[in-house]
Amino acid sequence: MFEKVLIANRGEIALRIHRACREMGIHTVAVHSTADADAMHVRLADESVCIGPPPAKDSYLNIPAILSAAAITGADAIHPGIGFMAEKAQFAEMVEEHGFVFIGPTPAHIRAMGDKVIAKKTVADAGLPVVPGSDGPVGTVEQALEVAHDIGYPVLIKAAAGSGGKGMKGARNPQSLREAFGLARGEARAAFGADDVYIEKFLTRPRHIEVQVLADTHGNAVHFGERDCSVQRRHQKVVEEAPSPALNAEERDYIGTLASRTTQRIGYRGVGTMEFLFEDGQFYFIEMNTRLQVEHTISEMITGIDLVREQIRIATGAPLGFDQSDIRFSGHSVECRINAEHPETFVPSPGRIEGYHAPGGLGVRVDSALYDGYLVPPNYDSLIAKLIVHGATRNECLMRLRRALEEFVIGGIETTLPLHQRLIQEQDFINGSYDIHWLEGLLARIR
Ligand code: MV4
Repeated sequence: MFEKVLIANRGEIALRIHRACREMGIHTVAVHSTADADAMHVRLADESVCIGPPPAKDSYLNIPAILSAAAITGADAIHPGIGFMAEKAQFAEMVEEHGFVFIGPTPAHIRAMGDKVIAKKTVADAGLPVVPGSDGPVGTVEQALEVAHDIGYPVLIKAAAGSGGKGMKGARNPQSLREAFGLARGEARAAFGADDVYIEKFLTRPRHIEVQVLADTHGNAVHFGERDCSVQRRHQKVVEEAPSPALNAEERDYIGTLASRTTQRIGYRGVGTMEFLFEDGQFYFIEMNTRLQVEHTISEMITGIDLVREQIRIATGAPLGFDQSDIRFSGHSVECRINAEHPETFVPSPGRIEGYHAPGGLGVRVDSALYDGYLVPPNYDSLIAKLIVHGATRNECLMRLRRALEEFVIGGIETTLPLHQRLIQEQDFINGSYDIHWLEGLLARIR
């Protein structure tokens, strides 16, 4: 087992990783920018190293500073957390070249899945259903028109290097495709420095359903069921739940089994997430995330398994300590992402926390690095807390969520708590009948 792990991240996820390490008897090293000198992850870690000024590019993305911190503290391994260095294949490579273990997938898998065209081909070859579209990158308008003619309109042009919807353009006829094609390439080049694009059938009312997978370095892979992440705004997830209220037992078993089998076939290692669009009873793979995700918590709640602990164990080369039949699914879990933002305008609201009270009780979990008096810096992602609840049934879970949201007090700044209180009382949410457009529709109606 590792003796010391460096956590190359900040905020609630740095704390989440610290907690797993502590319970495993592993010493932790926190790294932080000057803006985070008083952060909770720094306070709780055994050691800490300041790696630069507030801008992330000079600190949390500063590879030489992070590797130097690992060297001077004598860390065995580096956990990249979520965001920042988590899906940078080159960072993973450099970590290993410098003699540390990268707690994550191989650089080759990170690189392959980072290119959405290669990702699609890789999983399609392994047997996953993908969205109908071009077989690879599309280089000319003529080629684009031909693909669209074959699959039918509307179509979506996506950047191969893209994620989070950047560089995505829809087209509903040949004329709009001619226009959108050039725009998509230009945007892709500007955003990612690579203008490869591909084309897919545009699914109009899908749900976003993703499957949590885990594989060891001995050829074993399992899944932890699906999460429904359809409640989102501008490609930012707002509420996630597991299991999805949209799937029946057969669909659930089908997609879970398919995802873990694919994970095994591609020789994956560590935790990962296969993302699907689900429409009219059909699943379509869109992307694979080669990292821990913010919403991993709800999969933990319904299975009772600590995914960060498993991630660390697998990085030491240990085999999975259980197989699929040992993973028992129990009850229902929902996560609300609470951001330091105005609940109606979504304008960021950094500042001093004045008054903090986290909810508790059976089935309530709060993952947050907040404390009374903490100064939320303006430099980073606005996620400040995750409220995660579990109940024996979906109804119990939602009643508990409502109660916990009522108890939660975060004073001094604006937060999205009121938005959550409102949206979980919507009939469509209570019925579980929402798709990827539902929240934006609701926000437009209540404005
Ligand atoms: C799509 C789609 C409809 N059809 N692909 C958005 C971000 C990127 N990860 C994939 N995305 C989408 N791909 C096809 N063929 C709709 C979206 C999409 C979306 C997907 C998941 C969650 C929220 C979304 C919001 C808008 C669009």
